[in-house]
Amino acid sequence: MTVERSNFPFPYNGPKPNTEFLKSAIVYKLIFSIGRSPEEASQRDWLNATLYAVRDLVTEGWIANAKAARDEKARRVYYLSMEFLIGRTLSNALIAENIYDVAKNALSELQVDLEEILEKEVDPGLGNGGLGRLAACFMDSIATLGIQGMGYGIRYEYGMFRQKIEDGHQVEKPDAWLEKGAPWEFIRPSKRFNIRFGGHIYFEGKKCIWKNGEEITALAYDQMIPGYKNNSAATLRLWSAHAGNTFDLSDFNKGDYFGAIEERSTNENVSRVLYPDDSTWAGKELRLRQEYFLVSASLQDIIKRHKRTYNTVDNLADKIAIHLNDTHPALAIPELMYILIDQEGYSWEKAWTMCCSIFSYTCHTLMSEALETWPVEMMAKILPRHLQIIFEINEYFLEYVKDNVTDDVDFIRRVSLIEEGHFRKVRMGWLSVVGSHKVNGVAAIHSDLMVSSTFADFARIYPERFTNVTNGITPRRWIAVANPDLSALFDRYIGKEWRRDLSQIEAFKAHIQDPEVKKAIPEIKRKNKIRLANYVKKTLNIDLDPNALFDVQVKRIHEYKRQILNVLHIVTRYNEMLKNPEKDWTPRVFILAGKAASAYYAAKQTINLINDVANIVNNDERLQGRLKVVFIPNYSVSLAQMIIPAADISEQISLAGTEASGTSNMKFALNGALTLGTLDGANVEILENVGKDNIFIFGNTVEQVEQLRKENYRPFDIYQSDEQLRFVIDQISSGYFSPTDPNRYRDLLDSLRYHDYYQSFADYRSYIEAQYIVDEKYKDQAAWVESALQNIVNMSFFSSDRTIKEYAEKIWKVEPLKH
Ligand code: 26V
Repeated sequence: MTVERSNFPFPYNGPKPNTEFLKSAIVYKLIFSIGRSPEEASQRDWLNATLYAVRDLVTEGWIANAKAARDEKARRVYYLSMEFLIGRTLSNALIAENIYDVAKNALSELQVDLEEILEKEVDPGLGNGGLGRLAACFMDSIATLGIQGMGYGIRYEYGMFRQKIEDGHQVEKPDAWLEKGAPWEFIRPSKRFNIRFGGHIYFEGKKCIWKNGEEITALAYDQMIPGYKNNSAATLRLWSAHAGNTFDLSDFNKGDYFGAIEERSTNENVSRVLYPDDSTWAGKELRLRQEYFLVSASLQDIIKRHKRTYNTVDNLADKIAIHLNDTHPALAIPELMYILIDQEGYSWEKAWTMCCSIFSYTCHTLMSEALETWPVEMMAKILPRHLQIIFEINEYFLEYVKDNVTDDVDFIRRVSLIEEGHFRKVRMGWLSVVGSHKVNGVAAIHSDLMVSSTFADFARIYPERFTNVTNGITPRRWIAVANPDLSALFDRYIGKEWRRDLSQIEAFKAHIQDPEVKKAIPEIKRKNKIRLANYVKKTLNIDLDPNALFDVQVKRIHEYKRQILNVLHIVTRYNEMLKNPEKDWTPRVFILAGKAASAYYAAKQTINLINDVANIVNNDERLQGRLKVVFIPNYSVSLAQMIIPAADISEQISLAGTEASGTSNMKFALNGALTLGTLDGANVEILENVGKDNIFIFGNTVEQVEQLRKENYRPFDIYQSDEQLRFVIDQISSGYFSPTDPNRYRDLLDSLRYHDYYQSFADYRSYIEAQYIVDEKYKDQAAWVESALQNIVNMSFFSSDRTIKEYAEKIWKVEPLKH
């Protein structure tokens, strides 16, 4: 096939492109952007050619949207996040542009299989888990709702590590995701800002001067986030560190050519790699530099754009909102103070009033060990002026507290932005609360707990500041992309608009007693299970029976998420099956996946144990294939898209009061899995929406958990009194699952028997019983399908469109563009 350059039909302004059009667009891109002929093109070449062709279709709407925002002078929101886990882009873009089928046909006429090339796209892992994926769902909703919002993040050269399992152990490999090219991004060579670090400060009269020691350049890369069928797209701007234009001249003059160049590459380290530990706070200097890098580049960009439109920053607070995704970008608060006072010449009070009305902050955790605090000394070295501003904010704030709330010394010590002691620390959570006008938690129970525990003192100072915005997920990716057959079923009964407005799914309620629907739901589930089983067979060579109940727990490995409780049940079931082989056991497949932070010993032990148990169970012929355990390596957004639609049971079993919200719980329920969960995070609201007959709730409540803590919880007593549990623990401890290394799990088991901080033993019995109830229900397939449907049709509250509308109205005060 040949393509005449002059015939090429871009720019494209017509109606939905047809097969012919897309076919020639793809071939054009293949030849002129990739430099390959159709005859010699590899699958990846076809992928990239398709990507470029589709990218063009999104681009015009994107540019038009940016122009409309400028013309309307719309109020904007900026979402600052150290993580965006956006997943693969092509399938999502095809759905947003409503050309999935057209692309499939066009490629098929070119003898290329769309699904095959979609699998070749890299999945950028620029996040750890829930927090980063939430940011990506939010961008999707912002784009779809037409809100003027922009995301700012870091273009890490290495994202989340690739997880390999060797001999049952997790091994981390670097994720060089850029190596295959990043065809979806636009480099912006003109968008570069100097980021300064170090040096010292001095005063000239009242004016503070910061003489920095180092300087690097932040360079922008833009990624379009297509809105669903609205001919519009939002921007995600990611910063990459460059050594900048400045060489150390003294090094050159000394003749140290090599030294000067070498320093350039250490400077570029700032955007080298994502910190893959979301559990323990390490306080590493490079991380502080990364956080400041994001903040400084983004704020310079924001101020520059604002000034270009308005020639002043007087109206900044009227025209922009900045959202802090957790405390990671909290340095934006002192940075804006620095800009307003030192550069723009505002008074301290005026600058502070503007700051507080511009910023808002979401807290995503209650785990005290994950709360950020920076050593004062380190901050003094890297950001001397910012530290000084933080001290001033603290003084101002503590004065306010003393005058208006209390001068109780203990209270003042607790709320101070500086933790006193031998090593003084800046408390970033406190700074974020003090510098924002709204602070929210991510599920009702979490927001309540924030106010009654972590931020109780602050809720007393600023009661009106705290609010809840329950998380959500985008139905585009999590149904339309991940579950095409379920999507097609919806389309048949209620039309296609549910993609834009998930509340329309309620209309499906009128059809759920329809025999056709009752038949279709298990068929769709079965197809999704077969797809997953094929993947497991291909990658792990394990046979899975699609008739079995697929019981799934996929998420980061953390003690509080209690994968260990899942394992205790699996082993209990294994023992019971061996004891009563004749019983009518519901065949089960347990699927687990998730990464452990590389230095998190207990989490790594858990992965090892899951694999050891899998090895014994899967090879025990006495079970006749009725029990299988699979650990799927390298959990990612793209794996989630395959695993979640295949689940019958969604395990959401964190200790009550520890999981802020959870978002996979929503994805599972919306895809027709029944939740087996504790009263934690958003499970509580899922229960309210789907009804108690359609969910399996077990375990202690937050109040009971606290009571146990107070009463000196003794897991050893439970170990002694519960025979089944004791048998399981002793069995693991005897080396039954690790015969070559019988002591392998001693630490893990000792920690459970003697501490069990997350109270797995306390919930064990109730969990086992809940699992029996699950078995019974699964035997009644009609009842099961009814419950699955009740889950699907009652989940519309959990669309991230609803979440973003709440942020937009209650917090950011932004509206969709008029046109
Ligand atoms: C924390 C840290 C601390 C050490 C430095 C690196 C790092 C990176 C990320 C984090 C974030 C931990 C918080 C988090 O991911 N929270 C999750 O947020 C989800 C979205 O709101 C929520 O659904 C999950 O329940 C919550 O665990």
